[in-house]
Amino acid sequence: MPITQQLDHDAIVIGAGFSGLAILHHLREIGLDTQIVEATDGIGGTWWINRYPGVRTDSEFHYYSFSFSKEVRDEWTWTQRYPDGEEVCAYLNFIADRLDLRKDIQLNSRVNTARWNETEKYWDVIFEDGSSKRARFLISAMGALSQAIFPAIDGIDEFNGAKYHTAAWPADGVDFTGKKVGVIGVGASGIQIIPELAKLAGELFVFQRTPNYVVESNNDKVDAEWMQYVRDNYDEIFERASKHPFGVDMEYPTDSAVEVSEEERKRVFESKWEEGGFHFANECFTDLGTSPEASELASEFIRSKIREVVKDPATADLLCPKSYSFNGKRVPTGHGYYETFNRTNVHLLDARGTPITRISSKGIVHGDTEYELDAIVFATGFDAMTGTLTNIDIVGRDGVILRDKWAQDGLRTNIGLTVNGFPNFLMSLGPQTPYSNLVVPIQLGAQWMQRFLKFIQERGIEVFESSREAEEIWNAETIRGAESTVMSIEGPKAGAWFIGGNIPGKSREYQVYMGGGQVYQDWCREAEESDYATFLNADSIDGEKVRESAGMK
Ligand code: N01
Repeated sequence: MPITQQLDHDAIVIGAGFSGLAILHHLREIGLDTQIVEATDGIGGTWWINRYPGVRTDSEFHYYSFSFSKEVRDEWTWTQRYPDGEEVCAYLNFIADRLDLRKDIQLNSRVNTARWNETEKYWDVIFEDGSSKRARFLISAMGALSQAIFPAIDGIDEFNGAKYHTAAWPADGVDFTGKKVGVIGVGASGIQIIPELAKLAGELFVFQRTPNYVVESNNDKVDAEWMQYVRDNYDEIFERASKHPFGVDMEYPTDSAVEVSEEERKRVFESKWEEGGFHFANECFTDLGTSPEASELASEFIRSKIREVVKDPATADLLCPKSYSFNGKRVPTGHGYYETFNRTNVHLLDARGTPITRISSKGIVHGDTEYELDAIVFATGFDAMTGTLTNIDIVGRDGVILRDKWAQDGLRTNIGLTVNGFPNFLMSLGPQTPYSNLVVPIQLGAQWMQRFLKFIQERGIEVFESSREAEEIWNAETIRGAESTVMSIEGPKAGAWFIGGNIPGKSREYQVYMGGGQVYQDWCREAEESDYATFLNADSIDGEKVRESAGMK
């Protein structure tokens, strides 16, 4: 029997979040038998595992949703400008039902290994329980920020109280009423959970190492008129977001923060601060992401806001970032974050000046002081972009494991979609894809994959693979893109995850493409217009021959 008849599916997609659902839908449309395998017991990806109190989108609902399905657009109703995690999870489950995706989603199926069979040209996917499935194509939809990390603090396993990570939150929730709680981490997750914990906990101890520049979101209800406007204009909204460097539907500023008068600068900062969220970062001035001087002006404005809100001057000072400027870390948005530090049950501790010494059986030892706690919440983030891919064994040609290839050659991809040495393997939100509101590159990526795999099928191409040369070209562009921003200067100072700086020992490479989401889409379009030449040019597959036999230029 030919091997193709012994395969379980045409494509196996790992992960049932935004990416997996979009890919399954789009590959079904071209007749590919596609199966999602999902490690957890639910649909929703990031939104299924990060069920901590306060979790919600940092992007507004109208560009944090797919535009491709008219049924979903017409029938789904968002209720909040920044939907909470439960609402986003409900949206994704609604999509799964409305597009009839569930029958091709296998839950509780954690992948341990995926191995390329070079002789027969298929992927063998092996699960934790020892079972396996074979498919021609393997697609990672495991998420860019899914591999949660705990810090290397001595004694972490000795704590007798309860321990939680924001990215592995118990499904039934946790009752913190009256408890003594410690939180480690003040990134986007910490910033969301801290105000909620403060309302419940008897005492809340926040261990802050690097403060953030938090912009208030100013959340709002979505009324029927607003929802209808969005329904009527979804295509235009999505189109504008896909042309925006950060994948958001926002206006383009015209002035430089450095060149306008002080009064004008203050007026603009104030008005965008009021509008809230990513509007401040994106709509104030042209150069907050490119000029260190402009970024410092925004930093000082936010510091003045912190001092205005937080009553205790010492606490306010500790909350003010000083070692890096605005945009040095991914800008987090808040919901009453700074006000929380005016509560008498909330205590801010400086884990930079005095690091956490260890975790004891009773709590957190900070300097010489032991804080006795009932629970510790780790809001300590992720092994971003590469973590999910290097945590399992993805074994390509010649037995090479993906994590070893990247450790040896450096982080290399062909526009974040494929990797040399790993034939018939695609990634959604792979490393070196845009630093952006992620729903936009997820949808566009799924549609790109649909057209690419249709092309492959129609021409009878058995195997695709990019060359090392294609990866070097994209790596150079990734570096160029990053170096045109302040992130390349400020990110390393801030230990930002986008440069691998949040993990001791991780190589400092640009994990994301910062040259702009719209520029990235141009590269994807160009690849397509060249009949995917760079995706069919690896030595191993003799790209020349592949193209010739498929009647291509
Ligand atoms: O993780 P982070 P996150 N001692 O890496 C601290 C997305 N996201 O989960 O900065 C003390 O940002 C660490 O301190 P430092 C979003 O893209 C999106 O919050 O290394 N502290 C830092 O404060 C975001 O950027 C949304 O000095 C320690 C924190 O832990 C990304 O996920 C919501 C420590 C980790 O912050 C990651 O955000 C949430 C130690 N030993 C997240 N080790 C939405 O869009 C680590 N820390 C809604």
